Amino acid sequence: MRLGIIGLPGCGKTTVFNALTSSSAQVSDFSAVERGPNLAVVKVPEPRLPFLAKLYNPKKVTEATVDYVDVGGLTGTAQKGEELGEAFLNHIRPVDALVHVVRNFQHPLHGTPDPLGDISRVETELILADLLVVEKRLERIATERKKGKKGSPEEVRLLEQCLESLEASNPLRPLAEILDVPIMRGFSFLSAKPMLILVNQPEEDLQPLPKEITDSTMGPYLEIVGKLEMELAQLPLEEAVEFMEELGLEALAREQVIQASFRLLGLISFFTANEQEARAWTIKEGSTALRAAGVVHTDMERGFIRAEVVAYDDLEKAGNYAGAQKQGLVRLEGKDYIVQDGDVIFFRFKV
Ligand SMILES: Nc1nc2c(ncn2[C@@H]2O[C@H](COP(=O)(O)OP(=O)(O)OP(=O)(O)O)[C@@H](O)[C@H]2O)c(=O)[nH]1
Ligand SMILES: [Mg+2]
Repeated sequence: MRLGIIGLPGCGKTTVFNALTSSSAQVSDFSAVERGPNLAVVKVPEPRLPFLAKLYNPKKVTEATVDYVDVGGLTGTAQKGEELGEAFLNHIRPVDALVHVVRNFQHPLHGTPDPLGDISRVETELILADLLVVEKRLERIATERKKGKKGSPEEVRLLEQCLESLEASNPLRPLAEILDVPIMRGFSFLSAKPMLILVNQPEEDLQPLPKEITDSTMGPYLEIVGKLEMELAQLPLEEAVEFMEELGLEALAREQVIQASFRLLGLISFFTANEQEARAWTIKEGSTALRAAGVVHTDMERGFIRAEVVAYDDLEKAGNYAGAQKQGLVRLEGKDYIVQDGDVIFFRFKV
């Protein structure tokens, strides 16, 4: 899973990046400077892996990972016709979801917080960037048509639907269905990406949030005390946990953000385990066993015979695989089986 951290200048993107990835990237002083991008790979905490590791004693234990990228680039003042920087777009196009940091603390340069205004400024920039892509593509198709190239009427029809939404200042997020048509996938529209709002609260006292955020009309959100979380993220886990208890925090932001992103993207985890490796994988909810095999290895997908599946909880209760088998908890599933969160899967395949 790849997540892009975006937001207006000085909202705390790099602070949050450091908090989520235990990095120590340079945060800005109070002059807006172009820095970054900052990149980091983080392991997804997975409490079920240790048991699998104990069962199989593998050479390697591998968690799923999240890639974070912290990019500058948004100014909140873009007008139609102004292009977002090419570099910014290249970094942000491939992400699966956006983590939108919204400032809710007093900033010496940017002043009093205005979370709703900031959210709408960022959204507008994403919409304008997409509008430009759609218009360019439609122009291109029109020019080619004049030269006698037919092109795809379906593409034009779908692009026009996008155009209509963007021109009305609406993001493409609700149009997921048409964006999933193969001809549309390559565009990677920014305003279509699922977005998690991360309200960056001051350390002093949590500021109340506007109703439009708390009732989730703006989409899913989390609150984070960026500066504090960044300091916690630099500590060894035990010390961080001690501090969290003192502060009354229930979970570290880095875990909450990953969990929220899994929900946002509809991702679940499944496991493979043997003497070589115990490993957690992520996949979209509703995926088939065949698809899961392909995530592990293309050979497994090509040569798929069947999947032997046991739910993690059953395996843990039974104590081991043989025990689970004896109790009839190991199932033989075909390629159309829908993978469930926590499935431990042994793929049988032949190439
Ligand atoms: N009071 C307070 N200040 C914060 C918080 N988070 C970040 N800051 C400060 O805000 C300033 C900007 O933080 P950065 O994390 O660099 O913000 P950024 O969004 O990466 O900034 P650019 O990359 O310049 O757009 C720094 O001086 C931070 O110390 C917070 O939660 N509370
Ligand atoms: Mg920064």
